[in-house]
Amino acid sequence: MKAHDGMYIDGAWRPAAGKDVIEVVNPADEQVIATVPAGTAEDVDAAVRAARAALPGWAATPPAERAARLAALRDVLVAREEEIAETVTAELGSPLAFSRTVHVGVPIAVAGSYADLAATYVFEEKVGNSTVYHEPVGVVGAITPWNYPLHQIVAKAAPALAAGCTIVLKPAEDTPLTARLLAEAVHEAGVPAGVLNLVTGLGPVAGQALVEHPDVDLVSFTGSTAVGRRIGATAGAAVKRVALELGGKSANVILPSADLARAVNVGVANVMANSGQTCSAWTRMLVHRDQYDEAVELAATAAAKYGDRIGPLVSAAQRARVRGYIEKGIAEGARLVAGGPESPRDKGYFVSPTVFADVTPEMTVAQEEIFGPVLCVLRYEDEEDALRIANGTVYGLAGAVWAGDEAEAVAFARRMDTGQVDINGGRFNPLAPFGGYKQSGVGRELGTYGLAEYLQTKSLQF
Ligand code: TXE
Repeated sequence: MKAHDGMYIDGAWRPAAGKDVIEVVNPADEQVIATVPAGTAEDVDAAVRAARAALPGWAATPPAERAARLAALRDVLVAREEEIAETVTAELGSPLAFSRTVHVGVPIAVAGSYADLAATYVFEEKVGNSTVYHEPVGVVGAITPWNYPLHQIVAKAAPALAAGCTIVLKPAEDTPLTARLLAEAVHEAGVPAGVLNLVTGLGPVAGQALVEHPDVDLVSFTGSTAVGRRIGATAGAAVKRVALELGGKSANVILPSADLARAVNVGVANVMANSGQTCSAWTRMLVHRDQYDEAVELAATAAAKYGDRIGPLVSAAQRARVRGYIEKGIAEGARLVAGGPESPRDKGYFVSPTVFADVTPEMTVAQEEIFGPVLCVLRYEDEEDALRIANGTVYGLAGAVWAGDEAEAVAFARRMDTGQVDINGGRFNPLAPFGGYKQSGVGRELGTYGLAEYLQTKSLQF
């Protein structure tokens, strides 16, 4: 058990203002592995002051130099890949191979993409008789969740650094150790003091203080829709910019012409990855009625094969939430064909890969984000019915369409009310915009779209 007593403020690890701590638990064996300080409004204020003081210098740093720091950050993440992957596994519970390839591999790609973008982005352009400058928004308050402990931070910090903003980061209370390593990496990469600051703490205390701080110019939040709504309201009242990446209930639409077995198997893998704790997961599989029984059987078999390869959920609270949804699905008449609410092990917050058949669109399990390894398979009559079901939730974050013909899949995807769609499986692209339609959020992350969130424009007329 390691007791960490500092927070990274103004380029150094400083003691917290108060004595309260947060216990970090390994969800695979329920052991406390570390404690970190539970920051207060006082710590947040110190961090915001440091970020404000560092802003003029960092904003005036040539983009090529900011790009060099981002490239150095990517290199440090590469050099410390194993240590970070082990830390993610210890506090989130994901299998080590997944921590390496996804939890650390994706942020390395994202940091690299922003090193390139900072070097090439046009921060100053001529528009008719005007010169338009793309300037940093200012001090960013970044509030991140636990499900991708490094990626969620880098997806905010890298574009903010590229834009010339300074940052105060408040990571999730469940996964602060990865956030500490990121702060170390930023330091090692030669990013100047005060440009990125880390305050660990509870959401309603440190998180709220950051949102309410008058000297924060932009709040970038990823997490639940409930908290996002409150943050949006607070920021709106202060006319503060806000970016919100919230929940999802994404549809995986398998059109009759698709390769059914492939679509189902990839679909199941997509939901079970990270134990279902992915906001963009394709949690609703939509299958034509003629192929429905075959698809259900394939999905149940694929889920059962996952068995022991799935990690635990992040916390006891998350497991309780997921079990509650599984019980609700059973109570509302969905048919369990794999998994269930019982814990497969004595220790650790495990839930078995679970598949529900005979799910109808209005059921709770088809409407609300479960955030666990639970797939719902729904039946559709025809394409219009599939579209109605796909678009029939308050969310619109991601999705998938499968068809024998790519053009057919694209035509369907264009009619979906959602921010990102994978065609016949898709492949991750760190430059593609990621973000939600409807209640899945406001704004975009990644690529130039993510960079634009951290910029404001000024025009000079001649
Ligand atoms: O999220 P919270 P939780 C969804 C998912 C999950 C549910 C609950 O459905 O089951 O949310 O997870 C900080 N002011 N997602 O409770 O509470 C908090 O400290 C300021 C989807 O973990 O939203 C943490 O840093 N900040 C999702 C962050 O908000 C506050 C990822 C997220 O926590 C705050 C995670 C407040 N009042 C959960 N209250 C996604 N979109 O990927 C909390 N926080």
